[in-house]
Amino acid sequence: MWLFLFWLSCSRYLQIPAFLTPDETNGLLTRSKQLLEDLNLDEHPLTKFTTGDKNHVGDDYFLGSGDKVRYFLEEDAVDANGNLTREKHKSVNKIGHALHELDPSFRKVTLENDRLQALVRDLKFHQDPVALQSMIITKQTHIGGEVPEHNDSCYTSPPTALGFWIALEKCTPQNGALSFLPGSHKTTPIAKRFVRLPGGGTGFERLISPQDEAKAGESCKGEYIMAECEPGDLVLIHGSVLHKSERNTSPHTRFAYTFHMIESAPYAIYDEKNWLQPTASMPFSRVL
Ligand SMILES: O=C(O)CCC(=O)C(=O)O
Repeated sequence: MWLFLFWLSCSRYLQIPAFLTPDETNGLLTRSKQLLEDLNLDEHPLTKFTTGDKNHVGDDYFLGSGDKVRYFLEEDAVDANGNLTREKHKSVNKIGHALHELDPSFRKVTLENDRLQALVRDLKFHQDPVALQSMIITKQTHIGGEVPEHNDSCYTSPPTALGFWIALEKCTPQNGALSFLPGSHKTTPIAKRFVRLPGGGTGFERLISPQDEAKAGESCKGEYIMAECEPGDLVLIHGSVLHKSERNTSPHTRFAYTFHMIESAPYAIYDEKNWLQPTASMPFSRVL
């Protein structure tokens, strides 16, 4: 109960130490590394993952990844000639987006986990929650890219996203631990969302004007606090809280597993412009 009150009253992120056992955590880490080894470069379009405003990831490989397990590379991992600049496992930024459905190890932790279901019931954040996308973020040594300041609430009206982020390795200031802007969920409007564009590909659609965004930015200036984590810690991320992570400048990887949970109809409407759309063969996964 005290955890819940803390979550309600403060920053809108909640760190739950040792949510996964060491065996569960090591199991996911080992599986993540196996998946990296499984990457077949002959069948890969060398799609890079970037979080900038440009239409970088609007290709079929990305758009079709909602019901698959696919690999997205670091920006610096491919040279001008289309060759990898390092070993393949060190070139991957993230793997996504249907691990929670398709990979038995990740499915067990996400959809077949009594502890997680009990937490979701206790939080009372959603009435009928579904998991819609999952990722392994690898933050490789020296190359693992920064994730700029953002919030996650772009999927539904009203906004209902809740991020579940699990550290698979120790997260420190040097290897790109997450950090949060306390209280920003109250002051920061959702300014834009990542959508499928009518002409093809993806891009950001503005929900408020740049002027209003700048004004809102003024009112939510503050100091980020860092969530250093031990392997197995769970961090719950309210969909409207601003968060980010820095580039990994250290010799230590920072593997994390994350998935997003939203409310389903009729409690919230899923936007048909969202880049990620459920398919007939893989509707969003019920959590309870
Ligand atoms: O793992 C990271 O560095 C960023 C994760 C994040 O921003 C998210 O899960 O929304």
